[in-house]
Parts: sequence; structure tokens; C-alpha cells
Amino acid sequence: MLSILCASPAYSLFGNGVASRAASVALQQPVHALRAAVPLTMTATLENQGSSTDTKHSDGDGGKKKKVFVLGGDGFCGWPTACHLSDKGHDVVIIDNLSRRKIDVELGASSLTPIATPEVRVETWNELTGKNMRYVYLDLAEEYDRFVQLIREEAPDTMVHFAEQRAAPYSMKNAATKRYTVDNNLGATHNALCAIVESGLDIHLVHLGTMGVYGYGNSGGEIPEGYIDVTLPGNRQQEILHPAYPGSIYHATKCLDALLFQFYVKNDQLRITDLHQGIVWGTNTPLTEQDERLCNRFDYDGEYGTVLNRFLMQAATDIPLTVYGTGGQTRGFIHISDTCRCIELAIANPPKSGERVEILNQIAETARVRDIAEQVAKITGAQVQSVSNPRQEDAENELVVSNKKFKLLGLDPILLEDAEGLFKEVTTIASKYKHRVDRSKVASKAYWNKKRADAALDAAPTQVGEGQVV
Ligand code: NAD
Ligand code: USQ
Repeated sequence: MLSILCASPAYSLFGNGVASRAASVALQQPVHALRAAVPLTMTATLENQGSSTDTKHSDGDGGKKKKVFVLGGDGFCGWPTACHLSDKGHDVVIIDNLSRRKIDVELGASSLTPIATPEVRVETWNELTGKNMRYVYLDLAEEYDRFVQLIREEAPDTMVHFAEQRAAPYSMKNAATKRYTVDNNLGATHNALCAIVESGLDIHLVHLGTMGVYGYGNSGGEIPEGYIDVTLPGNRQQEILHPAYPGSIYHATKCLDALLFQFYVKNDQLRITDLHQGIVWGTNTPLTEQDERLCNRFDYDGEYGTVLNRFLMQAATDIPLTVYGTGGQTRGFIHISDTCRCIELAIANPPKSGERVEILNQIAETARVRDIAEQVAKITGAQVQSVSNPRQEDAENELVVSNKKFKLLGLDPILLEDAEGLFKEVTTIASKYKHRVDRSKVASKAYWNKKRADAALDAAPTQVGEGQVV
């Protein structure tokens, strides 16, 4: 019998001083469900996008509450999603090996926000809500037998798979981090797939993929959701998986995951949804705001911090915004609250057994890095800095992405142009915890190749705050 909620990590990164406070921001969004046009397999819509304890969505599976494993449920996306799903009435079991917290120790970095241990998080959540969320300390890539046993004992309906090393810069740091990223991510994904087959249970796998599997606009025109029509030699028309075009080892693992999904659907008729998510920004949701012990993590360091959250944190701590190169890179963005809503929808709308992998683009919109910097600067008065780009990537790119499927399911995502209040919410959090900022960790020290590393040295001074202010 596996022990649940009793495994204690050897260390705690959480400080004292936990104080309760009421949720203050309600992200109620109007629902514009275009029900008539919803494909047959996708029938559930978001009836209620705010925080609530009653589940009102009509489920594509007949509205039943599900037992959901949240793999990687201690992470930035996983924790608020676990709370959201529990709040919606699902029976949630978090599985995590705390590798993200351990990598912080390795990098000498830490979340800007103090985060409680998973045991304290889960206990607090259950105390506040009367729910029965559980947590299992388990390495998905390394502990296959334990994982299969857990699946047999718990018989989940759905597994949401966040449990991968997710930072492109960390994956490009050196040979050890490249190898770890490939071993961990493919090991975790393949173990999840293999275990579903071995269990003999009909489990829906919802995987968090990335927009970066497509490359960023290099195929021309709008990026469709997963599949693309092509004309092969001899004028043969075919629909294929959109060609993979990863820009980092991390992104490459997501492309390889996609091939595994295709194989397991064909061979074992598994039910798989792959969500190609853009860059997630924000910190807390109304649910994780309820109590400081539920606070979500906030990565700001050069390896794990993502661009918009970094800019908001930099603005709050008087660091000029670190635009890499010209800032002409265009990417997809989504707020953390919308991530939770998308997962809720994906769980409620599984593909049928053996149906091709269901792929949805999980973004609210695309935006250019320099435009985001300008927007943050306008709101906060921050300076904008151009630093040598440590990454091998196009300096400028266009990016048009379809996100029709989630919109058809009723998602009305938060858009950046309407997000001034949410920007301020993040800068408020960043200001509150600015005493925890280690300024030496802000600049990225992960170079994609020697050329990029040499260019960064030549472009000295590259220290944050010393570069060219544009
Ligand atoms: P995160 O690093 O904060 O969370 C991942 C969690 O998985 C961590 O808690 C980590 O400890 C756990 N984990 C990793 N390997 C594991 C293993 N072998 N066994 C058990 N647990 C393991 O990352 P995140 O930002 O929450 O991202 C979650 C997922 O969403 C990732 O797969 C990522 O690729 C994807 N995604 C994230 C973003 C983003 O902007 N954060 C955007 C697109 C896609
Ligand atoms: N960038 C800056 N300044 C910074 C940090 C980043 O200009 O201080 C630029 C980068 O060069 C890049 C863009 O901003 O062009 C995005 O970088 P990022 O670190 O915000 O995002 P990325 O490395 O692409 O990875 C993140 C998540 C990853 C997810 C991916 C979605 O870490 O897990 O898969 O976003 S996407 O970008 O759509 O592929």
C-alpha cells in the first residue's frame, strides 16, 4: 500500500509567518459559448469561469466528477490547477517528486513568493474547503512500478501531466541539463503511457505541451491546432501532424512526446489530449490567494523566469526590463487562471478511445516581446533595456495561431490589453516580496551555443542595469 500525504521531503523551503487573508480578486469572465459550432466530441462549456465550489459545467462525459491525478501538481501551473479542479468537485491526487524545488537549490535561486511545502499546501486546502486532496511524493520518470501500483489502487479517470522539466534556458545550460531534460521528460511521459496500458484502465491523459513544438511562425500563415493539410508529391492531399520545429532541447522533448502520443493512440487506442500552451503569466488565482500557505510559485531568475512575469518583477524592483535583442520575438501568452480553465475543459471533453490525439492550442493571444515591455513600462514607468540575446532564435518573427477549439468550448480568455489590473496585481506581489530578490540571479547565464556565449561577452556590459537603455 502506498502512503499518501505522509512523504516528507528532506528540507523545507517555506519560511514562517503564515497569515490568512481573504481572496480579493474575482476573475469573473463573461461566457461567450458558441455551442452550435462545437465539434461532436467537445460538448462541455465553461458555465462558470469564476471561483466556486459548485460544478456547473455540463460534462462531455455526462457531468460526472472524476478522480484526477495531477502529475507535477506542486509546480507553477500544477498547483493552481489542482486547486481549481478540486474546487470544481473532482477528486484530486497530486503526484510530484519536488524536482523543481531541488533545481532551485541547485541554481541557488528560489521562488519570489514564499511557497509552503506540498504537505502544508494540501492540508491547508483541505482545512479551508473540506475537500480531500492528497499528495504523493513520487518520481514519475524513475519509479515506474510504484506508479503502476498507485494507478491500480486509485483507478483515476484522468491524469493531467505537467511533470516535466519546463525551462528552455535550463535545458540549454550544459550537457548535464540537456541530458536530464531528455531523460526526465521522455521518461515521465513514456512511463505515464506505459502505465496506463499496463493498468488496463480507460484513463484519459491530458498533457501540457507547448506552442514551441511548431516553431514560431516558420511554416507561414496561421498555425492550426496540431494537424495541417499538406499536398504530397503526386498531388496527394493529406492531413499530418504539423511539422515539429523545436528551438531548445526542452521544446524538442515536447515534440518527441507528441510522437509517443501518436503511437500509443494507434497501437493501444488510448485517449490523449495534448495542449499546446503558450507562455503562462500571473501568479495567483482567486483560490490560491485565499491563504498565504496556498501561494503559488513565482520564478524570476534567468533560467526559469518567463518573459512577462520577469518584466513585471523587474518593474517592481527598479531593474530595467531585459529585452533580448530587438524584442521582435512574437510568442503566445495565457494567464494562469485561463490555464486552469482550459484544463477543466480538456478533462470534461476527452476524445473517444482510439480517436487521433486531440490537440488544442492553449493561448489567449500572441504578442511581441518589445511591445509587452513597452506596455509594462507605460504602466509602471520602468526603463527598457536591450541585452544580448543568449538564445539561438529568430530576432523577429510573425506568429498567428488558431485557438478556436477552446473558444468554441466557451473560453473567453484574459487579453493583455485588458490586463492592466492583473499586471498591477503581479507587481504588487513582486513589491511585497522584493526583499527576497537575488539580483545576481536575474541575468540569464544559459547560452544556446558558443556563438551566443561569445556574443554576450563581446556585448559587455551585459549585467542587468548596465546595458543600453532603449
Ligand atoms: P514547473 O517546473 O513549475 O512544474 C513542473 C512540476 O513537475 C514540478 O513541481 C516538478 O517538481 C514536477 N516534476 C518534474 N519532473 C517530475 C518527475 N519526473 N516526477 C514527478 N514530478 C516531476 O513547471 P510549470 O510552469 O508548472 O509547467 C508545467 C507544464 O506545463 C510543463 O510540462 C511545461 O512544459 C508546460 N508549460 C508551461 C508553460 C509556462 O509558461 N510555465 C507554458 C507552456 C507549457
Ligand atoms: N525573453 C526576453 N527577455 C527575458 C526573457 C525572455 O526577451 O528576460 C524572450 C526570449 O528570448 C523568448 C521569449 O522572450 O524569445 C520567451 O521566453 P520565455 O522564457 O518567456 O519563454 P520560453 O523559453 O519560450 O518558455 C516558456 C516556458 C515553457 C513553455 C513556453 C511556451 O518556460 O515551459 O513551453 O514558454 S512557448 O514560448 O509558447 O513555446
